[in-house]
Amino acid sequence: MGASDFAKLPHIGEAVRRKEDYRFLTGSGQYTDDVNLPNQRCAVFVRSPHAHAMIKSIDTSRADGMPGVAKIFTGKDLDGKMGGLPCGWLITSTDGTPMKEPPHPVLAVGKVRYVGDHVAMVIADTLEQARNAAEAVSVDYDVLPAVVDVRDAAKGKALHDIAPDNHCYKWAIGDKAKVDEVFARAAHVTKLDLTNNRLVPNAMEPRSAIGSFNRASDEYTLYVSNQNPHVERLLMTAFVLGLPEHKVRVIAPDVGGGFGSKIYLYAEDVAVTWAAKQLNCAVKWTADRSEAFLCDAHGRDHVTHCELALDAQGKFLGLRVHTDANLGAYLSTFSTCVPTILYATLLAGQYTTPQIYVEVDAWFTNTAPVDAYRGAGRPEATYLLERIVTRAAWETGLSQDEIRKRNFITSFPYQTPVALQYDTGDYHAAMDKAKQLADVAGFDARRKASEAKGLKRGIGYSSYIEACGIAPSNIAGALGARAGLFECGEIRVHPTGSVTVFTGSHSHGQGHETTFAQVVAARLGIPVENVDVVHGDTGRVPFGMGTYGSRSISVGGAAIMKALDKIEAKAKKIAAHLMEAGEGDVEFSGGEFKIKGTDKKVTFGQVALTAYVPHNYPLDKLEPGLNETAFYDPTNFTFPAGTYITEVEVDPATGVVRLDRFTAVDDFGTIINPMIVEGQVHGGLVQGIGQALLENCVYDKDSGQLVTGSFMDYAMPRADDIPMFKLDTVCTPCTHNPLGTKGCGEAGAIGSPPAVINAVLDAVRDLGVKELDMPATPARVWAAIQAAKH
Ligand code: MCN
Repeated sequence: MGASDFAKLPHIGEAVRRKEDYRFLTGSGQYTDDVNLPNQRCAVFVRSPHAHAMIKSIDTSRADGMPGVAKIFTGKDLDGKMGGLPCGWLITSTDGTPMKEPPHPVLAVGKVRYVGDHVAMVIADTLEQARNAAEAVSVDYDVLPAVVDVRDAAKGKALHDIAPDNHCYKWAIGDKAKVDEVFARAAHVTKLDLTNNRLVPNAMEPRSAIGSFNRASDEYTLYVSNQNPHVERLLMTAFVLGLPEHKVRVIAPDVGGGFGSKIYLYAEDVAVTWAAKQLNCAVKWTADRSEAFLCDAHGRDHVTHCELALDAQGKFLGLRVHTDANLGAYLSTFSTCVPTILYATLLAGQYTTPQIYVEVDAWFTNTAPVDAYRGAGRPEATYLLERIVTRAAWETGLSQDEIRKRNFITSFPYQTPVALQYDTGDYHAAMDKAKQLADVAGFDARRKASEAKGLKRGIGYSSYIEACGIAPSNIAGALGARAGLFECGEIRVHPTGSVTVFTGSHSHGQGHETTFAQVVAARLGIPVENVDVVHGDTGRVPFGMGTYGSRSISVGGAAIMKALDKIEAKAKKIAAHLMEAGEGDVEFSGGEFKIKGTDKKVTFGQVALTAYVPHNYPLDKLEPGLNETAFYDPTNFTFPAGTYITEVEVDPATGVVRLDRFTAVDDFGTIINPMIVEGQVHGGLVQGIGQALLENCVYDKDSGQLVTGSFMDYAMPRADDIPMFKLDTVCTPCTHNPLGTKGCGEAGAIGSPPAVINAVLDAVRDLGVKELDMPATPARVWAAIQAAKH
């Protein structure tokens, strides 16, 4: 079935209420910490209080004898018994020197490298006993100098022997000579230095893991709050524990948000699984909020210099970028691909810039590992590009919308100079719709009204593009990644015609149980209630690559569509047999198989029953059952895009920024469920606004302590920070997946930060303020205004 026929099916584009919400709203969801196994003990981790130190000795003698303590493991106990944590998606350096991949032991051996690093695991009968004993573990450290700022990394003391200058890799894309050549003949060059602030993901449910081991079957089970259980299992068995994969079952039950931070194989997950066998008991660990701040992989943390060359008409000629990316103390599972193929390849944005050169230096510092956080690389690219485009508009006297429109790509497919080929889009349509919805025509009047109150009003634009549906194996491989990321779906039709879908995607808030059911119900012509979706269990789902990169509907959904093609093909054979017709004469629509040109028909339910009750069934030609599995590897990314327009009021006396208006027009191709998509956009926008105005993860420069280690110091956006959003969409269906969908899960977080900061800068630029880094807190805005005065 083609994407255009699919879009016309019933249930597609319908705001079906979320099937999963009854269980969440009535408190009957089951998160990992809700699971309690027989014979279960609790684990607490002793963590490094220092950012960088040698471990001289660990004395567990006092803790060992404390009530309830079963065992205390240190790095030495694990050393040699398992491998280190892997960096799954390796990127190779492009300057000829090998990328440094230092060992990442599950528990530190000899040295700690960030505050919160894992020093020992204490296992006791109760959580309180484990906590008390953990406090009694005495560690003698020899403290070393710490480096936390990526700009200082090269001068800092080496974290790892294999990286004496803390440099991990250099990576570049584009033709440097050609870019230099266009800069030499440019009519205007705009330059910008910016920092993309480090963020803490802060999912509502902190991470949690319970390992258990069944001696009778020689099998492990790990319950874990995770976004991709099959990959977790693969990495843990193949790289760390050296176990046959089928001997480990990973179950990620209800997960209360991940935002990228639960894609990785974390030390705690491995430690509790391994310890379960050693102690012959289940071992449970749940992070408290402070541990989440310290030890969940953080996001962003780039420092960038960029330059945009323009001709006399404001057409972009070239973009030159250098970024220093902070990777933290160790390589987290996917960290190396974030500042490279998920970042640099997006720097064409929506524009026809013919030459782009991007160079990335990635560094180790004494901070928590940095990895993907909602958007992963693409927010960093969009922030840079949309900031420099707006600055170029102001420098050349063009309006923010005009400079964008002059440079929009209008013809598709479009090959960018940074490896991607956009299949479809209509950037002018999104811009025009956004301008109308935002009432840009009324901005001058609103600005005057603000001025009358002594406030400065500014308007900010951002026209973002992202690459979702991660990742086509052929493109990922060509860009140096180790693996591509297909998806798997199984459709099990039951004899009564109801259906269970087994998907390798994982829903941790995105509503897959509803939208995937809509897809199946639409194709088979059955009620949405008759379709259940199973995910998050390696024991039930054949295989999966999980959820991140807004890939689930476009890759996981496409795998389901492929399995449905097989179901339909087999069901037609059964229908032909039932109606004593030739298979080629059977057509299927609206849940009915009909013989072309006649009124003969059988329902999907009749066919399903026949598959399992095969009277007079031609068993020599047809197997009983109606159950199909498919794997789908996309041929390209999907390219959601849109234009966001914001308005802010700034109080020049205090620096307080009030976000007054936010308009977002997105292109997600065919939309399965507009209510769920709107919710996804809302969530993303709030996270992007949080980054722009409030959130900032700060380490003390000297001690390497996390200064913003609680919600008292790390400001999350709240309802009163956010205006009512005005949302709309344009639709250019994706041309290469069978649903025509493009991902929507990260768009809001990608497009919104530059829209907000451009508006803040627009508000205060006549006061002489030229530059402002995120978050635009009152203190920063006020200081920038004062600095501009002098
Ligand atoms: N959808 C749709 N029509 C489209 C596109 C999507 O109806 N054209 C629906 C999908 O069927 C799905 C939802 O919208 O129910 C999101 O789909 P998609 O864009 O494919 O994204 P994923 O499901 O792969 O989710 C991943 C994405 C990412 S990368 C992060 S980070 C993120 C996000 O989703 N983390 C989230 N949204 C989140 N929402 C919640 N509540 N919690 C998180 O941790």
